[in-house]
Amino acid sequence: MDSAVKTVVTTFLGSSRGGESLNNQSFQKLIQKNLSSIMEDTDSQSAIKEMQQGLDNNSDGKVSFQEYLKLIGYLANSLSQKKCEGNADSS
Ligand SMILES: [Ca+2]
Repeated sequence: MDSAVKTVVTTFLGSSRGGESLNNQSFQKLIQKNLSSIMEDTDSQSAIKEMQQGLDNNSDGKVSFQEYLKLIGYLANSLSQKKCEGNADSS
């Protein structure tokens, strides 16, 4: 669990090159490189852009660490729901 949290942080910092936020390109790379197995439409540039706009709370065109955490929370949430559904199916 602690390594998972570290990964969340280092993945962001690696993609932003130590900066405070991700631009379009680095956000797209982060998604495609790290999240394609648990997200749909990661090969669609327009879907990623739409997602980025949805996360962009302060509308500065970039994804801050806080905004990125929103995405992680959303993914964790949808993953846990899928797990629950999966368990219901197998029982
Ligand atoms: Ca923003």
